Amino acid sequence: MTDVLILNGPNLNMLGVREPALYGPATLADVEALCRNKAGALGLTIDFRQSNHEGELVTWIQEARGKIRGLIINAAAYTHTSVAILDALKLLENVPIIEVHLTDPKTREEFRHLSYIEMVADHTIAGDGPNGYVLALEHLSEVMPAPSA
Ligand code: DHK
Repeated sequence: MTDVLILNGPNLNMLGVREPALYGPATLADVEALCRNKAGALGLTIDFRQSNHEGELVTWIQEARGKIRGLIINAAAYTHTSVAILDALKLLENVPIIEVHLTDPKTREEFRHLSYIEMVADHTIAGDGPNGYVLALEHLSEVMPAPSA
């Protein structure tokens, strides 16, 4: 059993080269290293994944049922479009969901203001860059249900 599943959506594999003025210089590998560091310090195990495919993200969420204690998700562009990911997230019972964004979509183009993830997320962290993932892990460590025996 993994404590926390961390899911990243489309184009986040291109961090570092993707619009660096907006998303910053850190690569996804840097973000993962940051998460592994923080998780280690908190005594949590993590599974860190990225996909450009909506269906793959849906499958991973379905497969996580009963196997994780918390979820961090940056669904990237699917945040604003995916009823499928919203519906999959509703399958996770007693699993706190933290929505993370590197930028703050609410201050960007209007089409980024709607978030389907927000509708089921327990908490949203936006605009803190890669540190948002660290804040999400800290938050989860406080609110996650204890591991089942
Ligand atoms: C990442 C993306 O790829 C965008 O499509 C979202 C999000 C914002 C982020 O800030 O991490 O609109």
